[in-house]
Amino acid sequence: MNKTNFNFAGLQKPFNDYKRSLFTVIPVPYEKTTSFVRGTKKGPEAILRASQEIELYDYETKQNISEHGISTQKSITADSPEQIIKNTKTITEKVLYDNKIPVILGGEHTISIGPIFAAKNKYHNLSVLHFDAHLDMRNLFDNDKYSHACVMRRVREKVENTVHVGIRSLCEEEYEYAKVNNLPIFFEKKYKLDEIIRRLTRNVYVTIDLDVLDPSIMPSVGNPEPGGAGWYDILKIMRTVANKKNIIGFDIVELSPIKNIEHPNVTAAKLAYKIMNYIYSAKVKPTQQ
Ligand SMILES: [Mn+2]
Repeated sequence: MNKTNFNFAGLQKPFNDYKRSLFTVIPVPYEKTTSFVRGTKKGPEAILRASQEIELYDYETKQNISEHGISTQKSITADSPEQIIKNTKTITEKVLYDNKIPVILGGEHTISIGPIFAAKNKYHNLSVLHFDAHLDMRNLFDNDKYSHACVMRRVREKVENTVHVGIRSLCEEEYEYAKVNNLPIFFEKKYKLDEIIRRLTRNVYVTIDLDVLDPSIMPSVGNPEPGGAGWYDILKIMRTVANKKNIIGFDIVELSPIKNIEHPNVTAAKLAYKIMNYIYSAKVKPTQQ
């Protein structure tokens, strides 16, 4: 139950050894609050399964980072939001202090809170880059302050610098909160790369709710919204942020797999691998950019 059947990209020892890996994948199959579509608890397993199919050589960065090690951890589970926040915070703290980059796979968006709090404890000048169709800035939703609809509000209680990309759905309360706090929000596809970079601090944690992507390419999400970012939009932003900032960890959340529709699972897996490639290129071999 606690062990997923797959390692990321099917890597075996020595390539999935925690000690020698820069990246460590943490599956968090947590789902509690009500989304329109259920099933995010099956997200991590679907991403790991699909990751067996991706090409390990990345033609864009001209490298095969799997040879440098990507480890996969046991799944983190819990029965309450408080507990999942605590458990994911504990594991992320350990990973960060071991100087590794956590790659967290959800699960519903609530699972981002613990890792972000852990990151903030280590990096005081942390900023959070948030990709999402929804602002997730309600104070309460269904009387639950840890609902997926409140994630970024909880994050902002600890992290002052947040940047929001791809937003195309928010309520009036969120709109008012955003206005009062002068939040940098890039609606729909109207992002400005220079402006995103300018609003981020040096150390960046990235949280990607897959519903930021157009549902025509990413139908498998808990709360689908029409419109949205394309595959190359996200890659372009992530490539640039990896080059200009220090990405210290990231998560990919809200995949709610649809039976017999594999392409969204592969998209999520490849997105994780692409981001690892960008980070590796920027950090480890900057001269080859
Ligand atoms: Mn969302």
